[in-house]
Amino acid sequence: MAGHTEIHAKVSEILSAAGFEVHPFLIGWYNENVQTPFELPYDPDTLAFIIFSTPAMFDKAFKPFICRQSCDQQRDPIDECMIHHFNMVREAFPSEEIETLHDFEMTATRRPKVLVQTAGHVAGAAYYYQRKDVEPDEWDSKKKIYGVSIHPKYGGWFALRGVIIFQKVHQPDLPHREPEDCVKSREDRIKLLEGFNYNWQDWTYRDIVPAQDKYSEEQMKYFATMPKDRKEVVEEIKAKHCGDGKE
Ligand code: B12
Repeated sequence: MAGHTEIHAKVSEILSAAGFEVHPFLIGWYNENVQTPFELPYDPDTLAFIIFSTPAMFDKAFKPFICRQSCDQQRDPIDECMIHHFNMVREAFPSEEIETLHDFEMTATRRPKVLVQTAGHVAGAAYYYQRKDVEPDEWDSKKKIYGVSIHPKYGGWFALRGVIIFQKVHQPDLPHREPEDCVKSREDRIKLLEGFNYNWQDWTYRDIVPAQDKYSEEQMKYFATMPKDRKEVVEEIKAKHCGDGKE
């Protein structure tokens, strides 16, 4: 059976050309952090990957994807596009048992199947800043403050799309690295968490660290549009980018 480096290389080869980043982790690292209802039912040394979309995903994966799709899709086109790319990985490993869990997948009791921010943190890929990272605590104890992950290269200009689990691949020797703590001061952490919780629509929390690449105007327009109204934006993008329909 292939080792983690071969598997990692192959998954990266498939996804990085489409504007994704791929980071390996072990299920045990994830399960050690989350509460029991969120644990994933695999051995601690099971190999998994967290998948991030970078700003380039929109041009490299999403536009080509919608150009190939008819417009009568039920799901959000971004979700469809993610399912398509995760399936490409699945198809590249016909003899492996693979489970894919997307960020938007919920259990029957409406609990997220995977907490992608925790996965990104334990993979050493993007620090997950939570209320408990601000000491002493800043907010009223009754207030709910949601946490946010920050990527060392893209700041908040990325998304955590899901995990791919190689159910039968055990990799106890996978090197464990810590995520880069790029928002070090208490003051900046407060600014980040308040931006994410109270002013996320103005995008500014994403700039808490300088970003190498950000979303284009077009990508921002797409994500700022309510999912129910995105059809129109998709049609605009298609008219502009899809050529004469021969694709
Ligand atoms: C439900 C949800 C929401 C809900 C509730 C938010 C919440 N965090 O609970 C609502 C609708 C409010 C929401 C809003 C937004 N969301 Co939202 N949301 C989610 C979703 C689907 C699940 C989050 C969830 O329910 N978590 C459950 C709670 C219990 O988890 P938790 O607080 O992390 O607790 C765990 C950790 O603390 C862990 N833990 C404990 N100790 C330790 C220690 C360490 C070191 C670690 C690592 C972990 C750890 O254990 C706990 C569980 O037992 C995630 C995607 C996903 N599947 O993860 C996106 C997600 C969090 N949302 C995201 C975004 C961007 C947004 C919005 C900006 C809207 C948007 N553009 O999509 C807003 C911003 C928030 C706001 N101001 O409203 C992004 C965040 C990206 C990032 N950089 O972090 C995510 C990751 C989606 C994505 N695809 O990237 N969201």
